Amino acid sequence: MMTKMTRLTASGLLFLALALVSCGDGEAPKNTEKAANAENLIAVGFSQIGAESDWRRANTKSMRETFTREKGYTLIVGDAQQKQEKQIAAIRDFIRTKVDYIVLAPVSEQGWDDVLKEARSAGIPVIIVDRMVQASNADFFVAWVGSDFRKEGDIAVDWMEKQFKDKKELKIAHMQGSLGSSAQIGRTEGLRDGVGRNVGWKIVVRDSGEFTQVKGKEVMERFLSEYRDIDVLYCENDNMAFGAIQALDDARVPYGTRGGLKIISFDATRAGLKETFAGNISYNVECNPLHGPRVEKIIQQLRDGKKPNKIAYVDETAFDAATIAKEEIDSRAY
Ligand code: GZL
Repeated sequence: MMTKMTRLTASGLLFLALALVSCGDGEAPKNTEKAANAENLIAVGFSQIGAESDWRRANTKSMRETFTREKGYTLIVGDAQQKQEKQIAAIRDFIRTKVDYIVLAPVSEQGWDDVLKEARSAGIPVIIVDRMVQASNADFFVAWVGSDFRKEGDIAVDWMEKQFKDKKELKIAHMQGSLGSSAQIGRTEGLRDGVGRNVGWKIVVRDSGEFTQVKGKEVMERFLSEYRDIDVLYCENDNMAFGAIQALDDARVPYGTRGGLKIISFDATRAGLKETFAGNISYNVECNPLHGPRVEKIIQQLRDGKKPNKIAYVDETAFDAATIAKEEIDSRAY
C-alpha cells in the first residue's frame, strides 16, 4: 500500500530532517524517504513543547520508545523550546513532507485553529496529547489523550481539607505552572474552588514558575521576601517544587514532615517521589506522561478504520509522605 511517506519529495524530507531536532533514534533521519520506501515506515511527526521538566522528558522518552523503526515507524520530534510559534512551524514542516500522523503536545490551549485546519485540509490526522487545545471545530483533531487536571487539583485540595481541618486560618503560597496551559488552568481551578468553600483559607502570594526548577527557585525567593508566614506551598509541578526547596534551604525555612510549611506538588516523577519519601514534599499528585502506547493504540485504530474515543483520560493517583512506600520509587517508570 502506498503510504503518504513514499510520495515524499527528497527536498521536503531533507528540509524536514534539517529543520527538526531529531527522530526516534536520536539522529535526524539521513534519508527518510529512502528508509520509508525500503521499509514502508509509518511517519509520525511529534510537535513537543520542549524539555522543561522531568515530566516532559519522560513524555518524549515514551514516544521515542513506542515509535521505533523496528515496529514500523519513523518518528520525527520537533522540540519547540516552549514556543508556540516553533510548534506551529514544526507542524507545517510535517504537512509539507506529508507525514502520516501528527501528534501535538500543545504548550497552551489557544491559537491552533489555523494550523490544525491546514493539517485537516492536507488529510493528516492530528492527535493531541497531554494539554488540550481550544479548537473552533472539534473535527480539527481526531483524538486527545491526557490527564484530568481539574481532578488533580481537586485531589490535592481534598488532602488539604483533611490535613488542615482544625486550622482556623490557612495561608497558601500558590506557584502556578505555565500560564494558559491546561495543567495550570485545571490545577489552579481546583485550588480556587477549594479556597472558595473553606473559610479561613487565603492565597497570600501567587506567581508562575513556568514549570521549571530555575524559575521555581526565583519565585520562592520572591515569595519569602514578601511573606514569611506561609502554611502551604501549592506547587503545580515537581520541578518548581525542587526549586522552591532550594530557596527554602537557602533561607533556612523549615518545611515538610519535620515541621514548617507543607509542600504540595504535581507530576509524581521518580525525583518528586524521592522528595516525597524524604518528607520534603508532603503530598504529590500523579500526572502520567507515558502517552506513547496510548497514541500508538489510536494510530492503529485509525489504520484499522476504527473511530478512537475523542477524549481519553489516563488513570492517576497521589502519594502522601506519611504513607508512601520506598517500592513506589524503585518501580517508578518515569
Ligand atoms: C502536565 C504537563 C505539565 C507537567 C509539567 O500534563 O503538561 O507540563 O505537569 C510539564 O511538569 O512541564
